[in-house]
Amino acid sequence: MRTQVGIIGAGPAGLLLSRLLALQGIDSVVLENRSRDYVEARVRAGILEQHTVDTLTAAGLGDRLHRQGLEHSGIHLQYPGTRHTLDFPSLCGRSVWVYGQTEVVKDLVAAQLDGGPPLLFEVSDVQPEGVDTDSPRIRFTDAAGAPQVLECDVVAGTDGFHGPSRATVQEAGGRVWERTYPYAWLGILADATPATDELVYAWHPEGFALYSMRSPSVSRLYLQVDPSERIEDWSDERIWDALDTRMALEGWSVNRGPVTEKSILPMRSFVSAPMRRGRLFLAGDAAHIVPPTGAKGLNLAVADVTLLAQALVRLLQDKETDLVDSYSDRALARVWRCTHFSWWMTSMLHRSGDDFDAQLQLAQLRRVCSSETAARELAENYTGLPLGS
Ligand code: RFL
Ligand code: PHB
Repeated sequence: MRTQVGIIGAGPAGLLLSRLLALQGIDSVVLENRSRDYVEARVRAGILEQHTVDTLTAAGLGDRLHRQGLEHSGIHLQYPGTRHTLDFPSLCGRSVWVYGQTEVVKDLVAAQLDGGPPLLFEVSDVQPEGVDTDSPRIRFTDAAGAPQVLECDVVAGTDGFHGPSRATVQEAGGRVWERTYPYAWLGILADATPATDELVYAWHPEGFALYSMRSPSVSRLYLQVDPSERIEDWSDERIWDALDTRMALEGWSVNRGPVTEKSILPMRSFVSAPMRRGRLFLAGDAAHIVPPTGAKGLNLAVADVTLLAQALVRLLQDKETDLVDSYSDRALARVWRCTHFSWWMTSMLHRSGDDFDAQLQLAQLRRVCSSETAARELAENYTGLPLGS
């Protein structure tokens, strides 16, 4: 087997990279160790920045997104007694979209299987090799159990936080920065009409809560919990009661409904640099993780592969190395901006248990809710800074 770009991992980063390359006449093969059903059902992100929507639309993936996605013009920031709306278009001229990552992945898989480049599910033992040469390869075992070698010009490591690509880059040196937060999110999906027009980010003495949604009939809600909590100890009623307490506002209440999914997610920041070793390039969660408070992970993955696709087209068609040589530095500049924003949102909204911290958080929240300058800083970051900035 031979292709120009061997792509490890069929998450949003790998699938979109394959699509962007195909539109420029570059071949690729995508190798994924999970099944199609699993990849399409994995509940994760829900908020798309403007540049993500623009990129998906320009790549011919905007049909369902524009029909079913919900354009949101702001968020509500809440602390006891106050719910304040930040209006993004008036603050920074941009908005965001609610459209689940599951739907983005379904649209990408459908486009790929409809005449796009090969996408192989349920492969195993995937390992990039020879990445310091001009003819790297990926060894893997196919779904039928046969060993295979995919010869390539370039390998893209879009295999998420747990895939093999980052380790291959790290073996040659480089650095990792990491912060583990003493918080986790308990997330639920519920068949319940959202009781709010915009997402609500709520600070509360008992911990942070977030009211999000997936559609006019499906709500997505999160509660800050201790990382040692077990999901078995959280009955649906206990979850709804905690949401009622933390989101409480006079004359308003959370809408309850059947819970269809619930899980607890740890929170961490992680950056691995450089995002390249020879002919192996990392993109998305393979190189960096942000805590979900800023809704940045999926959007950063899209920003990475937008840069990477341009760089690979230039390398493989024009034989010019300038864009691949600057890829890691350009991608990392945005990664660190988003890492800072995600850390800042996380630090402002989660209860640490320390009363001094609480007063600082409330002072910061009051500032964002009363100063247009402070609100604009949040709005510009949340809706996504333009690519290249
Ligand atoms: P993914 O989605 O993890 O995809 C990696 C793919 O690689 C496959 N893989 C392998 N394939 C072959 N061989 C191997 N050895 C392999 N090992 C792994 C995996 O099966 C998978 O298919 O990474 P990618 O493409 O970089 O995408 C990143 C995003 O998924 C992630 O950043 C976001 O989900 C983060 N995130 C959010 N991001 C946002 O932009 N907005 C949000 O609102 C938002 N909310 C969230 C989130 C993440 C969450 N969780 C669960 C961590 C909310 C949550 C709860
Ligand atoms: C989500 O809807 O899953 C979501 C929304 C906003 C966030 C994180 C997750 O900040």
